[in-house]
Parts: sequence; C-alpha cells; structure tokens
Amino acid sequence: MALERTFSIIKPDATTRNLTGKINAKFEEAGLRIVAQKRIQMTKAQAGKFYEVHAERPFYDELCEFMASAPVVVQVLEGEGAIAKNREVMGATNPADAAPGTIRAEFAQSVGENSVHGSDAPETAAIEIAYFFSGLELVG
Ligand code: RTP
Ligand code: MG
Repeated sequence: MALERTFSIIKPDATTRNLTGKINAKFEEAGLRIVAQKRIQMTKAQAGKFYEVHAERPFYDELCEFMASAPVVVQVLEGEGAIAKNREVMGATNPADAAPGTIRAEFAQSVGENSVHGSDAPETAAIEIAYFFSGLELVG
C-alpha cells in the first residue's frame, strides 16, 4: 500500500474536554504520522463550506453550529493507507456502533458530537487538506 495523506479534525467536544493528546496518541499508535497540525476556531460560514456536501441533510445547521462553537485542531495524517487506517481508528460515526478501542467508542458523546472527522476518499482528502493548509505548512 502507498504512503498516503488524509485530513483530520479533532472536533469541539474533544478539544473542550482536553482530549487532543489522547486522540493524537491513538493516531500515532496506529502508525499515522501528524505531518501538519494547528488549532483554529472556525466561523459558522467556514464550517458550512467545509460540510457543503451535507447541506441538504437535516443535521446540517446543527453540525455547522457545533463545529464553530469552540476551537478545533485541524491536521494532516500520513501513513500507509492513511485514509482507511484513520477511519478504522476513528470508528463508526455513531459511537454506539463504534468498535471497542476506537476513538469514537472511547470519547464521542453522540452521533453529532463524535470527537473526530476524517476524509473518506483520496479526492476529498486533497480538497480538505487544501482548504486548511498551504503547501509550506506540510512538512513530511
Ligand atoms: P466525518 O465526516 O465528520 O468524518 O464523519 P463521518 O464521515 O463518519 O459521517 P458523515 O456521514 O460524513 O457526517 C458528517 C458529520 O455530521 C454529523 N452527523 N450528525 N445528527 C445526526 O444524525 C448526524 N449524522 C451525522 C457527525 O458529526 C458526522 O461526523
Ligand atoms: Mg464524512
């Protein structure tokens, strides 16, 4: 499998509970390298653009409100098959369905406040990385 990069967000429910380090430890234990990382607070409009694909979903407004409610940590993770590996470490969207030991099983509070985001495909990973990071900020 090829070395790949994926985009990750540690969401407001996790940053406000001081879980950034514990979540990063899960990534590193799984062999994912954090090659870029910064803590930012998004506006609701910026969150809305990021989650544009979900604009028609009933939870869209609540999701954008939540993502702008407190700081998030945006990051780029690198590793062999990083996109799939990250989603495996994250666990299912709904923490009630997440496998034991996954980030969402251990830390998520609900299907909405589920601690992490991870890209779902190479195309979305590239778009999402470019939305938050310049080439100069990516140091492999
Ligand atoms: P993400 O994009 O954040 O990595 O999560 P995902 O792929 O596992 O889930 P997705 O279907 O893309 O949904 C994006 C985010 O929207 C929130 N959500 N809320 N209230 C609800 O029923 C509901 N469903 C989804 C979650 O924060 C989810 O991660
Ligand atoms: Mg998704």
